[in-house]
Amino acid sequence: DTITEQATAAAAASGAAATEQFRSKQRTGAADVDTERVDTLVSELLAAAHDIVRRHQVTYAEYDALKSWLIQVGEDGEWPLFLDVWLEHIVEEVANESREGSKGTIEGPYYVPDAPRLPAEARLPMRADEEGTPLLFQGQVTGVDGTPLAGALVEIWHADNDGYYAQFAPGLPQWNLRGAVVADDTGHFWIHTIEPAPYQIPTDGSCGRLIAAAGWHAWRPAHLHLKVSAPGHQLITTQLYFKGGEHVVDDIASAVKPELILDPGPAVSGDGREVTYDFVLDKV
Ligand code: MBD
Ligand code: FE
Repeated sequence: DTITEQATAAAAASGAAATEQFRSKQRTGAADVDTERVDTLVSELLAAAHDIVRRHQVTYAEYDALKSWLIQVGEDGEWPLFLDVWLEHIVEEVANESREGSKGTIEGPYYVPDAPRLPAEARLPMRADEEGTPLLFQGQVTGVDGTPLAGALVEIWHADNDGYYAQFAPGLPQWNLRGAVVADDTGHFWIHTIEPAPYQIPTDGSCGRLIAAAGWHAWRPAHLHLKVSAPGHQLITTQLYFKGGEHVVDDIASAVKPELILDPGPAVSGDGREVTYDFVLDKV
């Protein structure tokens, strides 16, 4: 039926595209981890696994289930999804624990660089009949000392009203609900978009099979993704959520922080909702 076909298409498209996106991104020199660190980290990871096998008397049937699942994760292209949902939040916590400015959170698998550049007040690229509650997301980018950061870059990407991301689900315009907004001379920006829906991990891929096998739920709360940057300052990768929204309290990716929850009010324009959120960037 149509719903199953859509889900299948979404899982296949998003996994393969996320793997491709990661390969082309090469955020850090992933090959440059030195021998001593590899020895320490991998030895401790394996020791933890050995301990689990002993303590829980893991059987050959369970060992084979693990092996076949791991093979399938790669075939589905779901390593980015798996790692970003279940591991990245702790990597982010460790990486940014000494930051003084705005809190960040995980990037997730669906960022695409080089989105269309937009002026300080802009509507994100969207379809003529884009569904969802209109949202005006506005604010100011400053340094920790309050200095306005003129021309700061506010990159934003989010799911549509069905929970789908452009370039990771079929049938969406390439840059739908993705943009790189250049703040004005006082660091202010006004982004017109629609409120995203909660995101469900594809149910028919390996991550979905794991979730079902473990009896977990597959949901992330509705969220906006952002990367905010300015010369001489640390880039913040973050997400913002909506107060009272479904799964804000039990995000499967453990990426919600109290500082990241928006509480939009009615829009002054009368159309939809609006909210103000300011970003404070640390110096490099
Ligand atoms: C998402 O939209 C997301 O933000 C994360 C972290 C994982 C899966 C899907
Ligand atoms: Fe997301």
